Amino acid sequence: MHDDDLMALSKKFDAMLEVSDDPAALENLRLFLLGKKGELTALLKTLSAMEPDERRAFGQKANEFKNYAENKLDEARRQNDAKQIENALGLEKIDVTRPGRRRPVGRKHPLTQVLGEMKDLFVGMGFTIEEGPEIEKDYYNFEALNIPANHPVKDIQDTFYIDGQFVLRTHTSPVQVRVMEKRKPPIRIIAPGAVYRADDWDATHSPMFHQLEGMLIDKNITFGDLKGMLIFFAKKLLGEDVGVRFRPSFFPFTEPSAEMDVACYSCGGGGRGCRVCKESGWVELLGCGMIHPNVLSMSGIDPAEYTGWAFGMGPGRITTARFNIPDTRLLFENDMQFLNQFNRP
Ligand code: 2NM
Repeated sequence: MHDDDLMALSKKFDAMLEVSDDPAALENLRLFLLGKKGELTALLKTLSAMEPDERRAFGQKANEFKNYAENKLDEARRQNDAKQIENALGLEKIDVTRPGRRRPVGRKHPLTQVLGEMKDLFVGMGFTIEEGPEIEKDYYNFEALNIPANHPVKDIQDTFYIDGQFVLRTHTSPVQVRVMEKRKPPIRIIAPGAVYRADDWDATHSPMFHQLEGMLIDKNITFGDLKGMLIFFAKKLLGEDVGVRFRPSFFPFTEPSAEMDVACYSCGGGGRGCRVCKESGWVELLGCGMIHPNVLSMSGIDPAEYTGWAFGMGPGRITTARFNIPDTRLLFENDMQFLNQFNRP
């Protein structure tokens, strides 16, 4: 009777082993047979109630089956593991001959490098960096800067009008006007940023370009202060022995006004055959002047008590000159092959 049970159990085990093809199924099969409530465990429990002869004979067969089952389960588990590893290796093929992946390292745009140097120099002299809207009121862009209603820069040929009241700022001076309205002197600020003029694209023009303007207002500020600080700036930017000259000029918002030239950084001032300075030996760096009394008083600063100087320049021009970039449009095309040449981080 017990022998029949053992035979039946053995057959059942073989059949179940055949279809147990994952670790969970194999564990279930082990518990079914050898667990606390397993079938073979139950059969072995009947041994104690048997006659000694029968117990010896059946006990031997039952133990043989137990060893057989345990070995089969072990073997099946090992085969299973091996199969899983093989599958994983098939899925995760690693081609060690492939070239490694490059991590692209970001660099500053050449214009950002130059603008950054300029900002650092002024910040080092106690100026703060101010920003303002690029869509600006006609008042802040023109009127508050002493630019009369009939001035040619107000023409729709030159200025992008949003509507009658708003324009895309044509310079960053409106930022300075907003600061004058809000603060009392002493004022020392620079206003870098994008500005817009209705120019067609060509090698030296872009309808969007960058400006860095600045101003200083306090008691007893003179044209001598202007020259001292702007010459210091030019030397730090272009080298201690760079030549500098001032030429009289005109701007509605400054009086007197001047252009500041530096000795050509391409030919060193010699001029012959130089395209950067058009053989003159000089390059225009910035425009500047003493802030017009009308500009001060319109923004609530008493020109009898305070004077100040201001300047404006285009960092794009210095950038193209410094890096020998032949066409200003290259600065705005975001061509990575072009930009990656300027590898200073
Ligand atoms: C220039 C040249 C000269 C300038 C003046 C002002 C302000 F707001 F203070 F009146 N901001 N910028 C200025 C002066 C700009 O650009 C060539």
